[in-house]
Amino acid sequence: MSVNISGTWDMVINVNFDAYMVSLGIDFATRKVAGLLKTQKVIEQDGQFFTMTTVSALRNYKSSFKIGEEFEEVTKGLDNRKCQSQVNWIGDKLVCVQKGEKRDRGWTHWLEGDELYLVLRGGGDRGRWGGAHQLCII
Ligand code: YOG
Repeated sequence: MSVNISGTWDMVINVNFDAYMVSLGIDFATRKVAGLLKTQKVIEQDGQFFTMTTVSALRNYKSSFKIGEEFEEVTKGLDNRKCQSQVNWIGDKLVCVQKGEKRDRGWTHWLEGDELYLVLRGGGDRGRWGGAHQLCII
């Protein structure tokens, strides 16, 4: 039985997000604005099917996938790269691998108590967010 992470999660902590954006080549001005955002993560989980929407005042980013099925992801409005992405449960962690131009790119979500965490990895760099948190560790 896998964990259910559906819900609406408000960011409360954000660490090293700037370094994550640098690793994806986001320009200075965009990073300064994006770094101030308090984003919200809206997750719909229906069995093996997920839709995740990252909502912010600047823009939104939506992705839909099925566990274990590779899909083409274009990070539209973010760094606009094309990836072959796949998401799997590894224990209680939801792990996404984003194969593409950047090495070791992906993200991991998990629950700790009533908080949702997210680690973002890009180009050998790493980031982490949490539910009401956004933590980034590079
Ligand atoms: O989420 O992969 O939850 O899809 C990371 C932003 C800022 C735009 C978003 C908009 C990467 C300018 C995480 C921020 C920085 C900066 C809100 C998306 C790139 C550009 C959209 C993500 C996964 C896991 C699900």
